[in-house]
Amino acid sequence: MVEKRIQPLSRDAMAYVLAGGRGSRLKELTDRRAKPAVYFGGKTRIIDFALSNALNSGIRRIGVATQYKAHSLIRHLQRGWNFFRPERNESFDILPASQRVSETQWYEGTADAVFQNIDIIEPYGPEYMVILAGDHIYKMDYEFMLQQHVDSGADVTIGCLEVPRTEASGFGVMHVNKKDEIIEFVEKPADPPGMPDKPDFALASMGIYVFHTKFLMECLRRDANDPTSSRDFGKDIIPYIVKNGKAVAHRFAESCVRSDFEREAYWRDVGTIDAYWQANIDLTAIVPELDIYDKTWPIWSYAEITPPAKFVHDDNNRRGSAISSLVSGDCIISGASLHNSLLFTGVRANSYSRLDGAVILPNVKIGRRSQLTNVVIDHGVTIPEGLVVGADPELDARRFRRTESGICLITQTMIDKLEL
Ligand code: ADQ
Ligand code: ADP
Repeated sequence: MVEKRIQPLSRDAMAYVLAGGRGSRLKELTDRRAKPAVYFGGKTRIIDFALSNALNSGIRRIGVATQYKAHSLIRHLQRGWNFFRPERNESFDILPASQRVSETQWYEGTADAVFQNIDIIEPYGPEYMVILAGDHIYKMDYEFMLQQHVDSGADVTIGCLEVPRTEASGFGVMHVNKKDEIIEFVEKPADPPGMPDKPDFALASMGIYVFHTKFLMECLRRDANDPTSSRDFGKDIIPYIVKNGKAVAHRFAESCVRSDFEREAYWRDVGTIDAYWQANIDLTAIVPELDIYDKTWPIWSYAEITPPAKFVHDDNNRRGSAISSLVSGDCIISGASLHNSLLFTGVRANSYSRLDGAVILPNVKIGRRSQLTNVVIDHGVTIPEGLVVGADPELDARRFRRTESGICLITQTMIDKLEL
């Protein structure tokens, strides 16, 4: 007799992506769009990584909670993520904060962003909820996390990774016992505790959680009746379960090994301009840690159909060239030279210009003879002829958003104010 194949747990799960945060440390990049909608990697946006992970893991029910400056994000989701079919038991819901439960206009915290949509989630009847943040760059097969959750009998399973202790104060930090059960959890501690066997590292929460749906809903309903709660997973729900129930850590690095992403235990919160620039530039390495060319784990997105990138020489026969760079469709490199740079769709780089360490968002025009080093240029900016960035730190800091490590973020408003 043929044995019935066991259905993957992901088929009984719903992924719920929290995509409402502003991401204020990205400064002007998130002035008009939420952090999950910020462009990343040439053809995708940040949220595509969490969504693709869910899809590639086998999850076919997805909800996305949006809040801050959601237009660009919602437009992207409607264009790129509209292939789920109810007749195949699939669903994709965009869930803006809309006073559905309480009188307050906004989701108070991340837990409230789930609580306010309980009546949309419950009728789908998912056995498990996979709560994800929409603003991290990584590849992960959530099926392994679901398996661990079921095998360990946990109330909540929390994705975690080891980070240097000095960088851990922006995370939920935990202590675990030998069975990886969480015995202590502190949200964003000023002085993060190190791991007993590796004191220079802390075990940090990735802000991703697996619950049995029934248990999660009970927690959320109880939390909603607690006047002292801020309705947040990291501040309220997780500490409560650690104290009163069973919380288990799921280690990202081990999950990568099991998923064959061995080379790629790569996870980044691209929450600052420096981190955002670096993670994009990481892709220009000869063998990047994050493989976006992996056909077994595609990063889905909305992408326009574009003509191919084109390289032509200038009027002095100087070649348009790109070394260690990624150049997207509809880019025309006309006599410009690119080094260690990443160009999104529709960029025009004109003659005699030189780009080094440049992250150029879509539809930017780069005027002749400009020299741009270590920059992030926002969508649609027109760089005037002859602009030099990266040679005079003081001048750059007056004109643009320059970080301490010397990365300049350039927007059209900053260009409009220039006196050239
Ligand atoms: P943070 O990332 O600081 O910490 P938070 O700002 O709450 O937590 O954001 C979590 C996710 O929820 C983000 O994707 C954000 O966009 C989204 N979000 C924030 N407020 C929202 C709202 N009101 N409605 C909808 N979505 C919202 C969390 C955990 C830590 C953990 C880090 C890992 O609390 O314990 O270490 O993530 O990055
Ligand atoms: P995207 O994030 O899709 O690249 P844009 O950069 O064009 O989109 O714009 C980001 C968001 O800001 C969108 O919601 C867009 O509608 C809005 N927007 C664009 N230009 C302006 C403007 N001049 N003033 C106010 N809002 C704008």
